[in-house]
Amino acid sequence: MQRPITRIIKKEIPVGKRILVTSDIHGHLSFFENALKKADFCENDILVIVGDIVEKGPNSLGALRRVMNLCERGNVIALIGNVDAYRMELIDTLTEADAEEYFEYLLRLRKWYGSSFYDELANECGFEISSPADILNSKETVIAHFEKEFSFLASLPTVVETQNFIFVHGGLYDKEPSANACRSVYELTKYDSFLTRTELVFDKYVVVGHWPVCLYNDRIQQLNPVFDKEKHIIALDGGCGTKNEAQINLLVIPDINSTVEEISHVSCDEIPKVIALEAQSASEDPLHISWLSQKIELLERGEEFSYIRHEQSGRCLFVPNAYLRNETSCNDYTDYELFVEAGDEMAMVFECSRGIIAKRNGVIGWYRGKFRYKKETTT
Ligand SMILES: [Mn+2]
Repeated sequence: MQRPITRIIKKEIPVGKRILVTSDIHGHLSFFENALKKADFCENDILVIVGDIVEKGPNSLGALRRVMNLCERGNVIALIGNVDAYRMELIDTLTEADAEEYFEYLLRLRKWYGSSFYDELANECGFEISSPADILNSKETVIAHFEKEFSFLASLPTVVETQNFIFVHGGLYDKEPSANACRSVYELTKYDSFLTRTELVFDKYVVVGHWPVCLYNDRIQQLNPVFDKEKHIIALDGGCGTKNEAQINLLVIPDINSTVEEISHVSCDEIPKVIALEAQSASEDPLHISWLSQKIELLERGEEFSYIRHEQSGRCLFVPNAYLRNETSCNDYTDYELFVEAGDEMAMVFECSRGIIAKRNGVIGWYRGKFRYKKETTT
């Protein structure tokens, strides 16, 4: 099997075209399609897909084939992500020694997402995976059958430099894109927490995915693209495949010569929508317990809520039991009370006796007022 290598390429984007940028589709094909629809994506636009097309979602193969199909048009540029690259390596190097571990990973993926990339590949070849041996027995057939798909992934660039923007899934180690050629695909695609870890100030804006943007804020839990106007970085990953509140983000750059202030975005998720019937003002001094600060001490367990102490902030607060992972760690949670106006549409993430946790314009928080369910519309 061909494998991805570090490829740093330059692309000239014609003036007068919109540039749409997304990342981390992670098998969420319907999110991706709806985001394109919402932005009225058409042949006159340039679309950039900044890696991590497969895994951690219900339809990896569908997402991959859709991206391949789009790339044939000439106005679509896709880049490799760390999960795309790692999945290929896993399949290619799989032996008896690690088949059991991989099988257990498949079981977890099925439980969380209803499917796994390998299950989809094997099923299309007529295999049902119900043991580690099934993976080994199907491997050669899968590699041969999906030669086109794997070759496509292996051919994807790692870094794409345009006149004013640079695209890479994880991040860069040197301001000058070509100076990153010594870095491996994994170094460039799996640069965790790039926006906070890098000390570089880039000449051109670097647009990245990979690290869910909610991890960059320990006060407000939010999933919209993050703009760092000092370092010149835009982080895009709305958390598809890793967060319950996830959304896919699609940047809309009006023109290659647009300023960063002119950039907007659309987002898509599949969380049920409600309409607020009452206004609510935002609370002050909120806390966001993120995956990076999940450690807690359980002080008192209650029926619906428990009283905890959050280790990083030292704060004590009540958290719904549904958000407790165990006695020492908590899932992503916020005590923030959203700013809401009557008539606002929100995505309802959680409901309990003390209100709902909702997402309004990408920001997560509590809403205590009355609401009604939005009627399903087919668009
Ligand atoms: Mn990634």
